[in-house]
This record gives sequence, C-alpha cells and structure tokens, in this order.
Amino acid sequence: PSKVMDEIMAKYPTKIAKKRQKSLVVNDPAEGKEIQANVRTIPGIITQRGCTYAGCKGVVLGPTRDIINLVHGPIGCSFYAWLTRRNQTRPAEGEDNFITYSFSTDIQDSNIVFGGEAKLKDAVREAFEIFKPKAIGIFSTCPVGLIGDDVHSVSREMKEELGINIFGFSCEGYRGVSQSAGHHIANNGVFKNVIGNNNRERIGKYQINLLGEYNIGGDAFELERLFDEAGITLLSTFSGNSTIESMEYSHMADLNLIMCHRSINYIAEMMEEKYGIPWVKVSFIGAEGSAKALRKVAEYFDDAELSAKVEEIIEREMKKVETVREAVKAKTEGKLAMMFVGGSRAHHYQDLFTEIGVTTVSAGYEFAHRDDYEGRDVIPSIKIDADTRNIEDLTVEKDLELYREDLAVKKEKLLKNGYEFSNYDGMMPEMKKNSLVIDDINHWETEKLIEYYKPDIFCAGIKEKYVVQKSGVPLKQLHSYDYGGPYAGFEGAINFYLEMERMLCTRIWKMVTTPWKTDPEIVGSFAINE
Ligand code: CFM
Ligand code: HCA
Repeated sequence: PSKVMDEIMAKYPTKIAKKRQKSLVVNDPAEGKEIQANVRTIPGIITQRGCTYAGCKGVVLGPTRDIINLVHGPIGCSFYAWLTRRNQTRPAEGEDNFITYSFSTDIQDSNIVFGGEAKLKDAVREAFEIFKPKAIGIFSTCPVGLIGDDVHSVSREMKEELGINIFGFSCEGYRGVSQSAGHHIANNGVFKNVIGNNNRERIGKYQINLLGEYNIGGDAFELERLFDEAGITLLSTFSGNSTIESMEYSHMADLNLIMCHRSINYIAEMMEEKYGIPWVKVSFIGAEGSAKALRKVAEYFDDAELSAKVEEIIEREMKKVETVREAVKAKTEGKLAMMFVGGSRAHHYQDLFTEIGVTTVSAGYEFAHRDDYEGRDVIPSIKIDADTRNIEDLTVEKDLELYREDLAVKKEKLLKNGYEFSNYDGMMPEMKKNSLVIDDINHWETEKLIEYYKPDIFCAGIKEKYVVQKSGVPLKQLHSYDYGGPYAGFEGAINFYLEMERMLCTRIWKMVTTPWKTDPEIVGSFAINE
C-alpha cells in the first residue's frame, strides 16, 4: 500500500501532499497509528462529504415522523433532501407522518436583502394551521446565517403564540467541516428542547433506548422485532421509526444502546450526566454482532428469564443465518472489498463481509473523528481547533430528582465483572495490518485505489456509484442500500449475504468494455446547419 500512497501523493502540490498525507494510514493495530480526521477538506478536492445542515436536519431529526422539520432557506436545500435517505417509518393508524412532505420557507432575493424572519413566522403559522403538529423544528441553511436571521428568537415567539414545542437550529451548511457538526448541533437541540419533557411512568421491565439507528431500508423494524420478542421495551429510537413524544420520555430508560457512535454519542453522554443512564456501544450489523448486542443487554439486566429468551432467539435465528451464510461463503470467500462511507458504516459493514469470507483491504469514513478510527481512548489527545470550538458544548448537570442512583450502583458492580461501558474501540484496531485507512477520500484517490487493489466490490454512496461502476467494479450503496435492506439484525444479515452473492458472483462486470479502454480519446466533429 505504500506504493499506491506514493503514487497518489505524487500528483499533489507539495503543500497539499504534506497535509493530505496525514489522512492516509497504513494500518497497524498493534502499533495503534494516528490518523488525521475531522479537518477541513482542501479546496479544489472532490470530497464525498455533505454539509452541517444535512447532518442536523437530514440525519438526526429527519427520521422522526411527527415533527415538522421546516427548512429556513432557499428551496434547493429542501428539494435535494426530500426523501433521499430512505429512512422508513411506520405510523400507527391515524398517527401523523410528515416525512413524505418537504417544508421550506423558500426564501427569495428580497428576503436575503430585507431579512427573512417575517416569512419564517408566516411559514410556521401556516404549517401549524394546516397540520397541527406536536412540534416544529426550524433549520437554518447557509444564507440564513449570512443575513443574520435569528431562528431561535422566532422559535421562542412562535412557541408562545401557538402553544406547541418549537425550536431552532443554527445548522448552516458552513458551520463545521462536514455533516458531523450538524450531528452535534442536533444532539444539543434535542437534549435541550425535547428530552425530559415527559416523565412517563414505567411501561416495561427492561426499558432501553436505541441511539444512532435511523431505520434506513427498514433496519429498525428488524431490531424492533427482536426486542419485542425478547420482552425488551424500546422506549425511543434516535431516530429511526420514532416520534417526538417518545424522545420526550426517553430519559426514563435504564440503558442506552449506541449503534452509530459518531452521530449521537453526545446525547448518550449528556443523558448519563443528567439522568445517570449508562450507555454501551453495540452493532447490529452482522449476525455475530447482533447476537453479541442482545447478550450484552441481557447481561446488563442480569435476569435469568431474559437471558433464556435471548438465547432462544439467537439459537433460532442463527440456524437460519448459518444455512444461507455457508452457501454464500462458498462462492464469495477470498474476494476483496473497499468501503468509504459516513461515520460508522465503513466499520460496521466489515463484519458482514467477514462473515462471508470477504476481506476489506481499504476503508475510511467521510467525516468521523479520530475516536471512531482509533477508539475513545484518544479523545483527550484530540486537538480542539477553531472549527470544533464553533460548536457549542453543553454543560450538563445532574437532575437531582430524576438521576438514577440505582443505575450508577449497577454500573459499578458490572464494571467490576469486566462489563464494558461508554467505550468504542473504533475501526482501526479491528482492521488487518497493512490495510489502507483513508479519511475523507477524494475522487482521485478512489480511482488510484481501484487501479491498485482491483476490488471485487466498492461500497460508498450515490456520488461515487456510477463513476466506480464505469471502471468495471460493482458499487453497493451503504447509505441508501440502493433499493435493498434491511441489513441489520439476523434477517438483515441474510438479505445482505444474498445481495452480495448476486453482486460478487455475476460475470457481467468482466464483460464491460468501456469505450475509453480501446479509444481513450473522444473524437468528434460538429456541423452547423445552414
Ligand atoms: Fe451514522 Fe448514519 Fe453513518 Fe451518519 Fe450519514 Fe446515514 Fe452514513 Mo449516509 S448517522 S454516520 S451522517 S450511520 S446519512 S444513517 S448512511 S453518511 S455511515
Ligand atoms: C447526507 C446523506 C447521505 C448521502 C448518501 C450518498 C445518506 O450525507 O446528507 O451520498 O449517497 O445516507 O443519505 O449520507
């Protein structure tokens, strides 16, 4: 891999190569190497990243069905985020579902010049009139920050006027270096304005929240099936298949499970500080991981009946999984994968590939931080730069009335038995020595990697899909799952194996002869019609 790294760097101007070099690492789990992450993309480089607004509105709040997510900005920001993430939801009979709508203030030149607050207020009133929602979230896009509209004061005023929960987010696209800043802003807003609004009485023996699961392609439905059967009460999911009301009483849970550490670790930490709810990192991507996660919950509650039920489920599900896994593995063993996705899936999906004998030779995140690569141990050594300082870090205090001393005691006891809390080891310790780890990969690097590794499959998003496929390598979207899914849990694993069998075993890619392979230059002529 050092060879391909040199080739990649050779093309960059010296100054850029020096900077970029720190984001490409030849992995060595024993040595624990450092990677540069969460820094600005070098201007001119074609990145995969999105913006802060995308992380706040699209990712964290987007999947909640009964809040109106009103975008304050030009229409493009709303239009291009309209139903593109495949976050599914299942409203009960008669329940609100606003996910299919796109709400925007559609600001115009005159609002940019004279201010858009009046238009925003009108939009809030109109949305309330028509839909009578329980809550409205207002999301600022770039121009709103530039002209100085105050979405927070408008929110307060409208909350007073209309009597429902209304809150704003300063999540202008440029606020941070990527989507990641938007996650943090969303976490802060939800923690301040939603969590804790409803001290609902207990409804189950084992109450948990699932954090960082967004129900892409129906993933959450599969996990709900498992929790339901085990008798585990899922109070709230942040935010796949969720309601705003469920978030309001989520602080009554006994345990928080974190799926996507990057997008939601802030809420987990703040809930523990304020309410004493411990959190554990899990991954339901992969059959082994799913079994491990269920056992982890059972172990936490330390109840023989729950453990027995969980074991029964695992045994039954694993039997189905194994039959398919073995058949697929016989055909896919030895193949190579690469994945460059978001802030957690480039790690999680390696497990699913390992289960069918496919090796991940190179991987990276778009916008994760060093802890998602190297593990949470490195957090104290992460340099806080101006871009990070830009995002508010909430100071959270213990809620004297609701703080769960009993859970703190439970945690102490479990810790003594080696049970792991509040930790995430990250991607790099689990990847093979000499695999290539790249943060915020760009187009040029993607092309060179494909040339060098000749992978059997490349996993990324829509921006990469067709460019990669034109080089004769199939691309699986691990954001939207293309049209597939669910891939979480046991049924999800089966779906994924079968999908990989189809993609990895077809001969079609070898038959693709792109025109530029024989004729690298396009020759044309034009005629002018008289
Ligand atoms: Fe978490 Fe996500 Fe991801 Fe993410 Fe995303 Fe997503 Fe993703 Mo696209 S919250 S970090 S900001 S798992 S939208 S559901 S697929 S980049 S890897
Ligand atoms: C986002 C959303 C996205 C984009 C996916 C893609 C998603 O970052 O704003 O580029 O294909 O998962 O929908 O990550």
